[in-house]
Amino acid sequence: MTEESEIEKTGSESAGNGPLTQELLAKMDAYWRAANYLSVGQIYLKDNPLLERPTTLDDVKPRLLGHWGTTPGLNFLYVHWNRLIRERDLNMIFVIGPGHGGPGLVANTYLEGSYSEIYPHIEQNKDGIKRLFKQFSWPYGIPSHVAPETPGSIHEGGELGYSLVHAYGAAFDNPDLIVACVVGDGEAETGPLATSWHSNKFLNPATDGAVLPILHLNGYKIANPTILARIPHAELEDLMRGYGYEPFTLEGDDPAVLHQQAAGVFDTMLDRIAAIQKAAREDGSTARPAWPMLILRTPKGWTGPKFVDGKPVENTWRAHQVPLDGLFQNPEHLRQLDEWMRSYKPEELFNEKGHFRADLAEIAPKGRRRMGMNAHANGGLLLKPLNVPNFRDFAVKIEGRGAKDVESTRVLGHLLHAVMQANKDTKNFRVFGPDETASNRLQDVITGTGKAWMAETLPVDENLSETGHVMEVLSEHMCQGWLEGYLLTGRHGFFSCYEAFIHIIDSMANQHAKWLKVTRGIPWRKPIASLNYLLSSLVWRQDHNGFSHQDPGFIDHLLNKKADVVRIYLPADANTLLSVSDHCLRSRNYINLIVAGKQPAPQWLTIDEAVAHCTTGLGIWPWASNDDGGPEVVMACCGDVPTMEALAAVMLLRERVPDLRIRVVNVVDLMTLQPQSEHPHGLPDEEFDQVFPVGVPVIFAFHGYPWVIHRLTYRRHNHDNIHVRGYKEEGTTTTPFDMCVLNNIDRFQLALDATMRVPRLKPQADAAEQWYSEQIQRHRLYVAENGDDLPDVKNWRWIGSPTANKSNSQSGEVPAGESSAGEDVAM
Ligand SMILES: Cc1ncc(C[n+]2csc(CCOP(=O)(O)OP(=O)(O)O)c2C)c(N)n1
Ligand SMILES: [Mg+2]
Repeated sequence: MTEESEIEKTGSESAGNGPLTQELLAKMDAYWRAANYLSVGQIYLKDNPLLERPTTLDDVKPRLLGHWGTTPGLNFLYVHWNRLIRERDLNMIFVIGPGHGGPGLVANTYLEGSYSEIYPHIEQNKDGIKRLFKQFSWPYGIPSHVAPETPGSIHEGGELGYSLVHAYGAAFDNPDLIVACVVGDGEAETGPLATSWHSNKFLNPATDGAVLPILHLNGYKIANPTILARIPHAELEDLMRGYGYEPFTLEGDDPAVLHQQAAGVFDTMLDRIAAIQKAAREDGSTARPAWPMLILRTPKGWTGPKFVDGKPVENTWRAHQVPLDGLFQNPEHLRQLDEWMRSYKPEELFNEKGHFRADLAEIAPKGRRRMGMNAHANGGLLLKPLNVPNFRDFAVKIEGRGAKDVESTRVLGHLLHAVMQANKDTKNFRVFGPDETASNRLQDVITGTGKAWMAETLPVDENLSETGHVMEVLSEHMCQGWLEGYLLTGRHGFFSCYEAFIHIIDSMANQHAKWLKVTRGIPWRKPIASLNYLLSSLVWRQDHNGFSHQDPGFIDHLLNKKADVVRIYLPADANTLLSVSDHCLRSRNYINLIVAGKQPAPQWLTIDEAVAHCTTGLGIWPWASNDDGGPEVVMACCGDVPTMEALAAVMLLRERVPDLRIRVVNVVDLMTLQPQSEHPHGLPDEEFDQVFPVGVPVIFAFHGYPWVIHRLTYRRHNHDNIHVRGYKEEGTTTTPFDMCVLNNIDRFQLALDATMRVPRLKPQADAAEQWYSEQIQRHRLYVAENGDDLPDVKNWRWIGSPTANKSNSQSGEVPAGESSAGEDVAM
């Protein structure tokens, strides 16, 4: 149990070796006891909040849920941050890796007053404390973690590993901010956390804020010791030095000693930070600094029960969750709980009305300086709209449908470059990528800003810059985590990644989606900018890499998320990509997924058509259709390569069955396929039925796994007639068209599918199958012999049909590829 009463007795004279007077030390310790008391109370009690009577089973929650072990350490840090904020007028937020210590953060934000201001029913009195206790891990109450509901948090900490990378993301472009970040020693074993230490090679002391990492070495995880606690201390310090930090250490379990030591160490660390920033900001130093970090060795479950049932608990893994359980079966545990809670001397901390002692409350910071009220932890409050130049200025000129090939993502790179330049002064836009920004053909964005880099540079390097706003590191985890931290503190960003490897951050995307979902129900959390993904280097065009790089499943992954959080776009060409990207960059509180190829590919829509098409999300392409309102087959497509194959299939069908009435439908916003009841973008059934008339077969060429389309459309009236071709895990390093053939999404297959599905063409079935076999045979022989696609495939161009629909005014404007030379219809 604690030594705090000893501290209180020793009066107000100076407390020897350290910055704290005895009076302040005593107050800080009492404050810490109050936070610990409120933390234990939240885990255990639903009544008797001030322990006015002996604790009985009636006071205890029926289900004891929460985590004690990490909490006293977090509370210790919080009270010390409070002193530093006050004395140095710091702008500080606290990122908690072991977010399972939620009770500690709730307790501290309550003690500083933030909690009651945000949640007025949790008053600063006995009733308020009772409600504070009861709501914790209670049905319809608050979660046990440092969740979105917790004031001052940008990080749940539920899934371990991301605290440090979030902290750095928050610090970028926030020169006045200090982000204290506690990393659990178990959390430190995760891959993302292990690599996050390297973020210091990207943090510019002149233009960014500071991160103050605390490695919380309480020795244990849930059931095991931690690696870093069981290697020699010198080795651990060397590890931190190797990561480029200046390690400090604090160790002990005697609060009287440790408070004083901690204050001294923290003063030194903050002096170091101030000196580093001064050197960079005033003295022009460009050296990469060794930022201070702390190794904090305190017992897990510090101040809790030392032994339970004869077994050690404090300073062991047994303290992780609820040190005393089975209270209803075990009166001794109930007695121990009562003793434990009284050890904090609540009667000295709260008066009989439940008001926190005024002289203790006053040592907390005031107003927005309180960590529970810091606007950076509610980034929407600080969000300035992104300045997005007119995307039409970057439009591709359509000189005939499909007439020329363009790298769509390169066009997007022009827009992103303009966005970067337009927001240069506000410094609130960064582009993130795992070493692939140029590979994904977005390299234009780098011009004029450069790639952030604080490590050594060599003459051979290009575009590395201490102030660069393009973030490249070969860690999808770091890209994602930095971006999340950046967005959560009220800025904007864009993440481009190879399609197959975005799966590395599946789990982080889950957590961000959950955060967004919950914040939508919390009025005081203001909307933040959306998390925008561009997936390029797509499954269909892995010419260099093959099977390992072929996986379009991130679409499936995001589809599982709450409909009001996720948007998925598959623009078929550069102009639709521009329109979609403009929309995504301006949006709020979404996860936007854009899937677009980087290889030269035909361009279909003028910019006006693209805007109109993206606005509805899916639509008939009249210039490619000849159904005049009554299709016999719908050729649907979603994604750039499938769109090209579908159009090529249309041309084959025109040759083989000239009178077949074909409708071409392109889908750019995948969510339009879902019923409106499932997703806000879902097309109403009547409109869907107009596009996909009941009874008419639909041959659907889809970029990703085919069942995605079935999953989205299974409630649609025409679902039985929707036949989907997509990626089915067939792949290797082969020609682009052979990839399509291997997965049966090629033009020959799609044309065959159409023939086989239209009832009146039944008599042609045998001949069609024969024709299909011949084409595939021809293809296989050619690619095997020549290592390249058939000339008629490779050089294929769209040729407009004289019988194309005339019903849509746009349809006649743009000539087909072959007859279009020189014509320019773009804006
Ligand atoms: C990625 C991930 N894996 C596993 C868990 C389950 N888990 C919750 S707490 C915990 C132990 C954490 O230990 P540590 O980081 O040392 O925190 P502390 O000791 O401060 O509680 C584990 C494994 C998790 N939350 N996240
Ligand atoms: Mg631990």
